[in-house]
Amino acid sequence: MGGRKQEQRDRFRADDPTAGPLTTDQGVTVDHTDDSLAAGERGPTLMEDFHFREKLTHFDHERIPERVVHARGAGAYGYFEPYESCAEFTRAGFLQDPSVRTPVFVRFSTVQGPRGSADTVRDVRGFATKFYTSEGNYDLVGNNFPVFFIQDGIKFPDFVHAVKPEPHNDIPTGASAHDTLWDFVSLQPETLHAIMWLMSDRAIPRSYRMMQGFGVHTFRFVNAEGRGTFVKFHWKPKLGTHSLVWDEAQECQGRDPDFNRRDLWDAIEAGEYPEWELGVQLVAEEDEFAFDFDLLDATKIIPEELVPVRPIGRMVLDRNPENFFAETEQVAFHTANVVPGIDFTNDPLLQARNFSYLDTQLIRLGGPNFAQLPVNRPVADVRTNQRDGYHQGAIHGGTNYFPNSLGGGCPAHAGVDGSAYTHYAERVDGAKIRRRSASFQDHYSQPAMFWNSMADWEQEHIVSAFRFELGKVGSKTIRARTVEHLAQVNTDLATRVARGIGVADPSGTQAADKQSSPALSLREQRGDGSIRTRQIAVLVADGVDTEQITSVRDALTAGGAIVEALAPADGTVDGADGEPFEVDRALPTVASVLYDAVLLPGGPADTPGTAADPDAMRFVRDAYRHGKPVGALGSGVGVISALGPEGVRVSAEFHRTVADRGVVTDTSPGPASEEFLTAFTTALSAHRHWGRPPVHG
Ligand code: HDD
Repeated sequence: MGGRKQEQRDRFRADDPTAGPLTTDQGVTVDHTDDSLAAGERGPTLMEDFHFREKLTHFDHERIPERVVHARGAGAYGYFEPYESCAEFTRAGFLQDPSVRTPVFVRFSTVQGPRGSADTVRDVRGFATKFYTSEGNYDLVGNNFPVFFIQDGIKFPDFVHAVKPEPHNDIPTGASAHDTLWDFVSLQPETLHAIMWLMSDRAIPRSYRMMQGFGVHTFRFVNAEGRGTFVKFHWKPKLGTHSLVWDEAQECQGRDPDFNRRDLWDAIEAGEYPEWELGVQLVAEEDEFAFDFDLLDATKIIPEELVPVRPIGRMVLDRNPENFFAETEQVAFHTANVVPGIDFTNDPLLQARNFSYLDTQLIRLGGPNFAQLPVNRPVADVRTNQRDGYHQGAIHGGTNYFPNSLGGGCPAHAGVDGSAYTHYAERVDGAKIRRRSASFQDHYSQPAMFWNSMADWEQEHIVSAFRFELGKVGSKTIRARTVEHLAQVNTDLATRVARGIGVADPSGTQAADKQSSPALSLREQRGDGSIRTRQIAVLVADGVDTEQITSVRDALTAGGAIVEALAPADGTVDGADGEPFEVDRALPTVASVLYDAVLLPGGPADTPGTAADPDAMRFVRDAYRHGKPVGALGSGVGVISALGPEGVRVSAEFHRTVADRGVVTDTSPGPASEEFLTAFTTALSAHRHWGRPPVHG
């Protein structure tokens, strides 16, 4: 993590004295905190028990309102460094010098659910970054989708009311599959592009470390000469963008509701620091109208094929917070926190956000002094005439107004040396009207482009997601109305959805839009192809060939993967060589959905081993169903055949590799061959394997 922020933060760490006895908030020593002061052993509690009252009162006030959206999240500190100077486009100080590391705090989040909801729900993920730059804090408050559901922020309360749990029964938690959301969607076609993303695998990320981030809006870079350039921001994860499958995501909600939060925390604790590349799409001011969509419309992307993403720097997250409440809960992002060289455009969604974030922090953090909280405090010097208010933590001296002579005129206005923030001098001229621009009216071309760009399996998942969501909608009218809109996107999509939800095929047909943008498919977002931090379960039982396990473990951990041996019970199993073999976890405490791949080592053919354990067989079956790499060695290969999936029959030609389906086998005994290890590693780095025949049971 960038040193300056860490040093500043250290000054605020509560150095709770460990030597010495418990005290009250007033510093009075307490001898006993287990029983209240009472009139006799079985008598009533006395009002004069100040320790009891203080302790309970503090506890009663421990909670603050959760965020109205993005309530559940996980955060981490780290740093950003540019690859080279971006002075040609922006004068932002933190984008000038590759040797300067800027400290950051990032908070990832889900949107719909409350603080206590599960991680792996179908939802947008927030990706908010606070850069503590030497010129003040810059917040890039983005999502893992590049488009938003509405075009004008005045509709935000409507959209959020529609997606949030229904008002009469507060159901569903962390889910969009309900009538009010789809009622809204079916009446508001501008939602469709973001809805396509929401129905895609992007909405169930494997990990916060494996998802893209987008600034969404078109912002403006401004250089030292005052020249503006439109800019869209992209975060690309080094590990690639990877997703769960829906069935798995749902099971994960029960097996580990903290699946994504734990993953981020554990990776950072293990020194596997997640990394993203920051890229920008730049559009010259004179090209503002060069596109067939409006740059100010947040429901549109600029296809990467039209304007390439130019990498400008990298961000590494290398430190977990020490206190969730103090840091991750109290961090306050605001789209209007910009630094010189970064400016807004007239995107009406962004303009609304520039009001909403400051406003929400006032209620959430209880007053106007939240910028003094350690996680929010800039590393740049702060000199204002703002005073007083709830939770004022500073003892200000001097004057508190401008202009003044009594305080020596301080703080004075910045001079004309170019260090102050100056707003881009955009010329504006217009009548006061409440009307959406005609350039914002095409709601179907880009959702069609998204659909056209998907691989077959991605389209399949999108259709299933629509069927699931609309299948939970009680009103057939809403279902049918949504299908009619989908028909404007793509008739095949709409028809496939209609046939799963009991409504008629759509009456309309799509406007023929054949555009595609290959970069939108997960196929194109594989990252560096490494297997770092992938979790591989090795199922072991008495009689297991430990040489095989060791050979695989050594090879995979050398590539940065995590290998865990799972057995029916914790402790040890007897290896084939007669030696005890240490187990990492007991199978009943975990599940296939918590791992990226499974491996079945062999043992003597006459030992029942893994095949005899129903938990283990379920584990393998689930991994296979969810498209995960499945490896088997020696007699372990027979265990896969016990699954009985057509095509996973162990035949002579199957013995080596079935890399295209991610099932990798080798019946030879002894340590795993190079060929096996290469094929299994390749299968792991591909993440998921589609088009497998179904398994029985
Ligand atoms: Fe927002 C939180 C991202 C539109 C109003 N938003 C919030 C967070 C993220 C986003 C990541 C959580 C920040 C954190 O971790 O503390 N929001 C977006 C993106 C949007 C967007 C990418 C569209 C491009 N948001 C949006 C609009 C409005 C808001 C149009 C209102 C007009 N958002 C809020 C908020 C929140 C918030 C009510 C809730 C908690 C908070 O701000 O601090 O002000």
